[in-house]
Amino acid sequence: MSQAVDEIKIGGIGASRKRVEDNRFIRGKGNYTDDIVLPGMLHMEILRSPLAHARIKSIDASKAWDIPGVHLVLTGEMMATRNLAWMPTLSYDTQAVLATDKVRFQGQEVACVIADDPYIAKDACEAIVVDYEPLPVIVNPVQAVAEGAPVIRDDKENQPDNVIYDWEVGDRDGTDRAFASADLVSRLELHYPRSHPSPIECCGSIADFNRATSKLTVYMTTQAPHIIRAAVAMVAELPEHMIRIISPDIGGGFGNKVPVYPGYVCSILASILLERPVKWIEDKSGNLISTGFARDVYLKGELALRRDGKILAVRMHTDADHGAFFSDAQPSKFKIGLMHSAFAAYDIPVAHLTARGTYSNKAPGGVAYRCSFRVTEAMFFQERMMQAAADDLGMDQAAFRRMNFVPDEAFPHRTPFGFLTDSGQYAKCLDVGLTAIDYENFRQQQAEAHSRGRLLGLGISTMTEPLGAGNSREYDILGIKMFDSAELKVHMTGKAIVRTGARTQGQGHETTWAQIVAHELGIPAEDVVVEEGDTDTAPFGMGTYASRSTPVAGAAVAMVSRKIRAKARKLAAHLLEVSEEDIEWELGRFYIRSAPDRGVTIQECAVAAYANMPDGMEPGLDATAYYDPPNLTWPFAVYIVTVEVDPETGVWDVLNMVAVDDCGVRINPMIVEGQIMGGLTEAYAMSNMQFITFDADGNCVGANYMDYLLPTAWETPGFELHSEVVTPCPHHPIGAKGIGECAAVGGPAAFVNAVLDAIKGTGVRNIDMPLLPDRVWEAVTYRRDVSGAPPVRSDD
Ligand code: MCN
Ligand code: CUN
Repeated sequence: MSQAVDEIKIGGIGASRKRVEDNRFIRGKGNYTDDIVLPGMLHMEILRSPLAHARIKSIDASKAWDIPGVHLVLTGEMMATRNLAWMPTLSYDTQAVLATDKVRFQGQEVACVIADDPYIAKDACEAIVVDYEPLPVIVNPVQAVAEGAPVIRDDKENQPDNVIYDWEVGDRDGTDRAFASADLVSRLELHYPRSHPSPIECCGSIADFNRATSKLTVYMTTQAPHIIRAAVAMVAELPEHMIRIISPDIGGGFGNKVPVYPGYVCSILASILLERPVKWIEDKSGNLISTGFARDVYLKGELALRRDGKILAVRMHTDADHGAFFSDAQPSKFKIGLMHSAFAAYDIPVAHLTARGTYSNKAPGGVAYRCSFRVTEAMFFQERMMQAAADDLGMDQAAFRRMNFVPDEAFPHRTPFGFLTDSGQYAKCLDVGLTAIDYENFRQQQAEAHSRGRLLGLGISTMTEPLGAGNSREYDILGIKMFDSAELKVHMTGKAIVRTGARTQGQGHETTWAQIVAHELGIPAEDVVVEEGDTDTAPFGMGTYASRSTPVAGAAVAMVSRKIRAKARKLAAHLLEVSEEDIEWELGRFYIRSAPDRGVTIQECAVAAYANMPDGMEPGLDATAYYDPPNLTWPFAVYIVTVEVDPETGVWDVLNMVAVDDCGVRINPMIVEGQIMGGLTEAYAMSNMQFITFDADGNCVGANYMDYLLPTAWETPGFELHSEVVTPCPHHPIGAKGIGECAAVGGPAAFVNAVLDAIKGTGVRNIDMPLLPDRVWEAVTYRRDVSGAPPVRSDD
């Protein structure tokens, strides 16, 4: 009889184990960057530009220097003397650390003051006099390429205009041919607005340079500590072993904490100059106005269709507004990130995408906010185009999607843009969703309601997205290949510590990595401590974003556990006095095949590793694994929303929302559900209320929570989650796919499609997000599309 431990009881895979980190968070015992106080610490504040585009004629900081308690005023000119006025971006552009020649967006960093406390530093910032000469402002790609447009990046040689790149992928000629043979071509144009992650905790850093040891320690809000260490080593020309980056508890990242910000660089330089710790904590408006934004992409899309609904080809053009610096934090060689993952769920013979990137007088950024490098806009465009095409064909929304899905037996499937999707059961997921929303019944209700003047609508979004960069063949950051790592140390008592190169920001790694160890070794999850975020102790890894932690670092945790198990097997053979070939494994225990009662537990093997190892064996029980995934993981999702639109006010309410997510094997079902609910809430926010925009002068609208709306529990609708369909990832050691971003990626199209379905009779093809009541009202009342592209009127 088996004496294996019960996997669910020990908190293994499939256990909805409570999050261990919450023990400290809900007691107020988290340790965030701003909680850290070092002896002799000074405080830094940033002076930001009030103008979007202006030449700097002079900066007079003398009054700031005179304020008691001020230790240092940093300006671009001073940074330039150390070759630090500009820094390289992760997209091989340059970005101003502190402005020297011009300011290029409202909120740009112009100077920093370091003082005894943050209030003195803030007052001193206000005492700095900057003489600006305003320049014409660009807030969208049309203005960027217009005749006579001012050149924003006149600092760069070989940059005669505002175009950053023109890029294409796919088969242009084949696509043209398919369009020529189509029965029908469906077209759609739209804009995905700028949005912002807005984590509760803003960005911040404490730099602590010790002249005596030459060691620089930086506590900071980063999702990728090792990448930051590499960047600091390059920019500050310090050797790596003299740099320690510590990412303490993070109060939400959502992509906002991937980029390298000027504030980090300035606090580091200030600490080196002053030889004292320097703390910088961004305020909320500073965060909203200046840090890595997301989206701001325009789409022109076309589908070539056969009369029966078969999609013959896709053509897409996207214009991306990158702001003043091209600082996309994305690891692919593709200029527009993974935009061409669009339509991966559908069996489409041929496709072509062109993309153009332009500069504007807006904050830089580009790929942050719960998206794998522009997958969010890709899937939004895809699902909006799918709805428009089904309507143009006069076909049922669900049937149109189903007939074009990649069928279950076609995996691995090569998409027309060249990705290889791994596995899925798309039609089955759709069926679960349609049953849950009671599709046929709703369509009847909708028709009845319509006859009485009420507008009900149903929106569907079905998509698969690539999560988990890399593999190292195709993905790198500044030349560093994308892989990840885990180190596992099993102590003598059988308790363990696991460290990875990822960095949790709320996703629950401290809980789930222990579950993987429990699954592989039978060590109870509560006996495993997880630690991440310190470059002096964690193995080298690329951090947490793009839902890559489970696909890559999580896989490394499984692999390192297997290394430990292999060594433990040798110890077991020694303890049981048989040869290794005679040993079998069951969870938590090795036993003799011919005598199953005679066995040793993994804990007994751990003791033996320190106290009773065979002659010639290296003592101890620890190992490190680096994992280079063979492919990305491709979870699939179905989101279906029903709404009622009030034509008098343009207000719309969600009636029901159903989510069917297939992310392969779920390590912790409760955490997965939390990830989905959080993502759906953000999807609802983006579609309904949340955006950052600009007026014609480049003033940022959305730099405070009066303008940038966050949904609370009060506004957020209820979600019904389904987990019936599980298609294991064929190339992941435990069959898991990423989940962290699916709902935020696929959700927005479901909400927007539902509202447009409700007003279908008006002939309106598109309303840009967010679907604010005035936009919906305008569309219904005037029967016209509503664009959300900037500039907006400043009194809006
Ligand atoms: N998980 C699981 N089973 C799976 C997949 C995941 O149990 N099959 C668990 C994981 O073990 C992990 C969590 O779900 O605890 C998310 O895993 P994963 O999908 O690998 O995503 P990451 O851990 O890499 O998180 C990144 C992702 C991104 S890119 C953004 S943006 C985002 C998101 O996570 N930011 C978040 N979710 C967030 N959630 C919180 N609370 N805070 C953020 O900043
Ligand atoms: Cu693009 S947001 Mo997440 O990948 O950190």
